[in-house]
Order: sequence, then C-alpha cells, then structure tokens
Amino acid sequence: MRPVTVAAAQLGPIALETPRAATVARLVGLMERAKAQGADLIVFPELALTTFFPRWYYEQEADLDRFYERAMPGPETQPLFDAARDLSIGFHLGYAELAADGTRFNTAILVDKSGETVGKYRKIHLPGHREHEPWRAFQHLEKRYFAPGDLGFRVFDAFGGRIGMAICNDRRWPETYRVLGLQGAEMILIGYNTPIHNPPAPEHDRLSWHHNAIVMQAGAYQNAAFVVGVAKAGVEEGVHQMGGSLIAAPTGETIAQAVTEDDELVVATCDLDLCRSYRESVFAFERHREPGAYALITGTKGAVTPDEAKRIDPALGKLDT
Ligand code: CDT
Repeated sequence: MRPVTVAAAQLGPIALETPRAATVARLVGLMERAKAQGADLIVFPELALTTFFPRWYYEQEADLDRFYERAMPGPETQPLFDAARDLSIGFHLGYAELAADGTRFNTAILVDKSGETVGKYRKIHLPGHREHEPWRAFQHLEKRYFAPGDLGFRVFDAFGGRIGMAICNDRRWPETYRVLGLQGAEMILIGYNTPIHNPPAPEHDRLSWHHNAIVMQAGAYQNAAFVVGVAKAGVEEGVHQMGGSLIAAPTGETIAQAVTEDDELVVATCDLDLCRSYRESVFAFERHREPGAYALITGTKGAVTPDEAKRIDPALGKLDT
C-alpha cells in the first residue's frame, strides 16, 4: 500500500474586490480542516487567489497586474507556505504568474509538507479568445492574458509517488494525460474554472458535468492514474461556474465528489499501488502502444484532409492504387 490522502479543496466564488489576504486566510482555514481529516495534500483550483478575471476585457496591461503574482511565495502568499510547514500538509495552488521577463502564465505549483516548492506547471491549452467579443454574455480572454506554458507536462516525485499537474482546459485533451502517463504519473492534479454557459456553443451547457466527469475518468483509466479535479464554483461576479470537483481512480471510477458549489473538501485516501494493476496489464504502454501509427498526433495541429494525412503518415496511403 502507498496511501496518499488527498483533499480536493473546491472553492466557492471569489469577488473582484476581495483582498488577497482574505482569500489566503480562507485557504489556510481549508488547510487546517483538511489536515484534521488526515490529508497529506490539499489541492486548490486554478487561479485560486483571485476572481476569474479573464471574464473581463482590459485594454491596459497595467490593469491586469493586480491579478498576478510576481513572486511565489510573496508577502501575501507566505502564510500558505507557513501553514504547510506548521501543519505538515502539502498543497497544490493555481495562480496567475507574472514572470521576471514580463511573460504572463496561468500557473500551478506543488508544495511539499515542509513548505518547499517541488513542482511547477504553466497551462498549455489556453481556451477562449484574444480580442474583445462584446456579443458574449461574458468574456473568456485567456488567450489574451496568458502565454502558452513553456514547461511541458512534467511529473514530480513527491508524497511517496509521482505527481503530474494540468490546468482546467488541459483536462479535456487526451494528450495531456498520455504525456503525463508516459512519465509514470500516478496522481494528476487539475484545478479548473468552468462557466456552465459557453457562449459559442450554448447547446453544450447542460452537459457540463457529464463532460467534466468523462474526461477525467477516461484520463485516469487510460493512464493508470488517480485524477483530482478541483473547481472554483458557484456564481462569481454574475457568472455561474460549475462545481463537480471529483477524485477519479485508475479504475475509471469517481471515488469522491463534491455536492455543493461552495467551499467544500472532497477527501479520499488513494493507494498509489492501485495504478500498477492497470499499468502492468491492459495499459502496459511498453508492450501495447504503437507509436508508429500515431504520426498525426504530433504531425498536425488541426484536422487535415485524408490526402494531407497520407503525406504526414505514408502508411495511410498504402492501399491506394
Ligand atoms: N479555465 C478554463 O480553462 N475554462 C475552460 C472553459 C471552456 S471554454 C471557453 C474549460 O475548459 O473548462
């Protein structure tokens, strides 16, 4: 047995004007509660220190600065690291990062029980749009406010296992999980902010919870890993964001799930040895994968015509006369 007790710390809304210190105090309170429930690791959502600011269009770059961290820990976030050390609990935190060279990233870190940062990830799949689109009920300007992550999908040895991280929209893409799975990830941590209403495709709205669960369950099963998905939920500044935080096992089953749209701890003890049964049988990658047949996965970004596909992967043209 290699048990890791993980607490998915779903958050309710954070208002635009909520001071950083108040949010940090709220997170520290959740760390204390998670510790009381035996957690080794608490997982906070994407952009957990502020409201989900990409819903607004800002013309001036300077208007953005209040949402970003220039240092981690910084003066206002130091209490999280102190609490980790004092309580002996690790944490995963999503936040907006303003890097030293001025690049803005949507970032998550993994901090161990001694308060040391042991992993960092910058979001790779940035959804939404770059320009103001006033026809929308609200904006989703991640493509404007963040650069695509430049650290790849990495794993980190911590908490007695191998931990991977992804952020929100990354969870919808099978490539995310597979690249982590190919490095032996045993637990994948994913924070999210998902408005229930998707202005370009409102017909998907009623399926938000279904899509949320199937992608994380499939990612877990197909890559023999636990997946911990954590929402910032509820009606935040007039936008309804889904909850549905969950922990999925390598079996593909959801083993714990949130029932509110507010601050809520979803706790499960995950035996990382459960990954082995899947990794050594049906998903023994080294025996069963056929990467030679997957050329299109890295050979093109968008869908291609069958003829273009044959140029990328000549095997596809073999039956042509
Ligand atoms: N934060 C984030 O990545 N949210 C997206 C919203 C979808 S579309 C614009 C998500 O995939 O949940």
